[in-house]
Amino acid sequence: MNTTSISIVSTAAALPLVERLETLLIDLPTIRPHKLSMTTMNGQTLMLVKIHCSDGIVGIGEGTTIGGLAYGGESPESMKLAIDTYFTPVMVGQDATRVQALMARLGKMVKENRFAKSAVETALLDAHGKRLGLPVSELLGGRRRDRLPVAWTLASGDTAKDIVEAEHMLSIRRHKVFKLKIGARSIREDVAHVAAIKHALGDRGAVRVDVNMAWSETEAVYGMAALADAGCELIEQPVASAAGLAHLMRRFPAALMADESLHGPESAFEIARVHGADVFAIKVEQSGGLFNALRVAAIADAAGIELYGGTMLEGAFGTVASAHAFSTFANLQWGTELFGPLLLTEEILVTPLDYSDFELTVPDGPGLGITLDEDRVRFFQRDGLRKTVSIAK
Ligand code: MUC
Ligand code: MG
Repeated sequence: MNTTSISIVSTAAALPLVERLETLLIDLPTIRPHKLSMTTMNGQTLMLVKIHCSDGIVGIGEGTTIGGLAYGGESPESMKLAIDTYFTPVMVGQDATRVQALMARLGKMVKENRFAKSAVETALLDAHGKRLGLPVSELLGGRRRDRLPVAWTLASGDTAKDIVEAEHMLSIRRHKVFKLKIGARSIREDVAHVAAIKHALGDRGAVRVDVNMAWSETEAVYGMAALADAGCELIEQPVASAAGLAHLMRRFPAALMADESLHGPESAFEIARVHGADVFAIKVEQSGGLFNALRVAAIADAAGIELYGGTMLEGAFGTVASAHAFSTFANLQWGTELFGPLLLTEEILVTPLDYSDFELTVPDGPGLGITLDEDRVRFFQRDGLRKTVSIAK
């Protein structure tokens, strides 16, 4: 089994300590190819970390990214390696109940690695919530909502197929907000694609786009004007830099959203300082964890920037961790896109998440409030009973 563990003997019986970290990679197919400007996903790899504590409680967290190293500097494999090799000696033997203190200790000894840190912070919070009998949302200050609106991404790469998919989502009342992935084709083709989908859906479905940094500033000026004309209400990260975003602000009747430029509180502050976004797509992993996501939200609120709950196309654990964090936000003007588990063909929870009436229910049990189906995980685990090839091409 491809797991790593370091055991300790606990002398302070009363104090729950971190005893052992276990990491695993799970390869799951997607329901269809998911085409982004930088990669096409045919599957997703989830990195799960289990933190075993000396009081017998086990917390689970997830680190996931998009297309291996196509999206950012961390991959599921690099997260596993970082946790096994570097995080484990820093964390084992430490007080498992002081989550923020332990994350600060880790931050001093391990630079960067935001996604891997997010996974272990999630696992610590899951464990502590189970210990106290409280949902993670309550450990973060208390939820303000139990249900979150969830957008769906149309990314088959084919306009007609995307319209059929959107109609299906509307008919089963699962999604009525659609994000279109563009940037891989010419701007003219992309605009025609967006206009055709918006025309087909009319007022029944909102249309937004994510360019994933594919455009230059001059391309963005043309593209944003045409997209706004086509009825697109929100344009996500058309160009790469915060300065570039700032140049595009308030020039077109569509909101501008930052995603890749947001790397936690410092970058949030910088984008706010240069007036680089109307909306932040807050992602828990990109922020470096749940507490940092809350800090990003506070900066946005203070700067008058609106909020959207983003995803790294995580499986159930990353998705639910994000849901707990987003449920506490004072503002969530643009809803969320927490649909990651629905893009996967396989269920890994004992009880599936509740997606209904265009929303996701935030679980209310202790910790994350979800239970891993260990048999299914054994089946899909890399080097487990079944082999799958690695994801994006
Ligand atoms: C991104 O860039 O926002 C979110 C939804 C989706 O389809 O891709 C992601 C990543
Ligand atoms: Mg994005």
